[in-house]
Amino acid sequence: MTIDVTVSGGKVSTAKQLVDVPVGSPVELVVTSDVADHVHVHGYDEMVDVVPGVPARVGFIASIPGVFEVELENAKLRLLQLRVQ
Ligand SMILES: [Cu+2]
Repeated sequence: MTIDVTVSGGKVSTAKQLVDVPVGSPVELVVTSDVADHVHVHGYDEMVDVVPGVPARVGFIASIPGVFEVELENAKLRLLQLRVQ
């Protein structure tokens, strides 16, 4: 599944705050931000840089069950949570 997230003026826009993901599914996060930062997927230790206005992509297989925060790291801004089960 592909999950789009936009951050503008410190506000997060995305379809769902809590996204259900079946274990073993490929996940791609596409994050567009108006500030430079890092996208961090907790639990999976995925971290990618994001630069203003350029969509950053984070792709991985959701192999670990649990609830995991996806964060804009420096801003300590929660983008969403993934519920893998
Ligand atoms: Cu983090």
